Amino acid sequence: MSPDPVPAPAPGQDPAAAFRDAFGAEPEGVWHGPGRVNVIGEHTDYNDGLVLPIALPQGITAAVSRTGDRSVQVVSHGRTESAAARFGLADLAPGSVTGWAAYVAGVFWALREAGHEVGGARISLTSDLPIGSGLSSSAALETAVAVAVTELYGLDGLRADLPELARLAQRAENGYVGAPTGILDQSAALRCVEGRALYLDCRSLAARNVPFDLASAGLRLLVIDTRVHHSHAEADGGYRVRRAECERAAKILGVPALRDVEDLAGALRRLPDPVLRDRVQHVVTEIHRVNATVGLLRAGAYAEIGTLLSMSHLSLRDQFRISCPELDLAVETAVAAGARGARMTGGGFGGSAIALVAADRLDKVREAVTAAFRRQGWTEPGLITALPSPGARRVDA
Ligand code: GAF
Repeated sequence: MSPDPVPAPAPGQDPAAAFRDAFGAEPEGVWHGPGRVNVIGEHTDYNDGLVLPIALPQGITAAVSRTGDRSVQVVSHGRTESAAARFGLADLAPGSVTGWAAYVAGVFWALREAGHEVGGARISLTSDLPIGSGLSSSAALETAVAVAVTELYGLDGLRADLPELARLAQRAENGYVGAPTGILDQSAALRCVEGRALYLDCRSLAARNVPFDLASAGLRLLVIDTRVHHSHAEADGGYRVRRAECERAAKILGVPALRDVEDLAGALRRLPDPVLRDRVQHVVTEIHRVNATVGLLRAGAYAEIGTLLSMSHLSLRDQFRISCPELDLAVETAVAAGARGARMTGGGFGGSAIALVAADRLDKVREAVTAAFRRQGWTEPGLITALPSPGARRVDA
């Protein structure tokens, strides 16, 4: 969610070799936390709604060893620079570690707050997740560290309880880092499986794996990183404001969360503030779009989800108002060049868009989007195709 937990990506770096460089010894193990793309269901998670993410092959890798004491040393290896941080477990409190290392410290803090005792660690981080791209490098980092530490310290019950581990990683982000985010990113990073999307109820945390074999339908999911960065942790940031608006609307409507709005027209009539009406309209219709998308995927009607993706974008742009010119241009250009549908993905105000594209039009869409950004004098967008991949796991065993 946040822009940039690790300084710079270093594709191809060997995690164990990076650990040896940093600490002069072999790591006890290597774990990987993936980035994610949310296919649809945006800003619904903290409204107790539904989401549909996939995990990416790209992510953050943590090579880790236990220390004999209560200290944590973290080195993050970038392409051109490395960064290091050190903290003690005894005096961990929100704010005691800042910057990218706060996501690591937050996991140790959340473990302790939940009553799980762990000791210190040496952690070496490498990443191939495009930086600041809205593909949730923060959850990738939190979950890589969480699965590593729970395994190394024998917290087998917690390691196996992925909904609880996701809650714990979310608590690290909410309570330690100070970003008021929902459960989407951590759930995606922990609970996704290869070839499938995760249909998650953010209230009960019940989840189903839904077929997401786009290739079987001759389709690809293109991720367009606009290179516009945004932090959701800012005190007056748009993310925090949107969340507060949704909570205010739910209160006025007398429902626990916007997910509970059953009669949208009636709810809109009862809200005096046009801004709140727009927010409610987005959340309620977006939850319907998630269900409709799942229905189409289960029926194998992959190409048909394109319309829902594009409708989601319009709702995020016009009702939720979290798009930006770069995201809008990416979406409009992709569709004009033949994409079946496109939308911004993630928290908004920058980050990435996704486009559903027939395999034989992929190059055309890529070229069109790159040319459109160039014409505006903007930094060229980053382009990858998203492959539904497994959640956080040990990768050296
Ligand atoms: C960010 C947050 F971290 C998620 O919890 C979610 O709210 C998302 O924005 C919007 O759907 O990624």
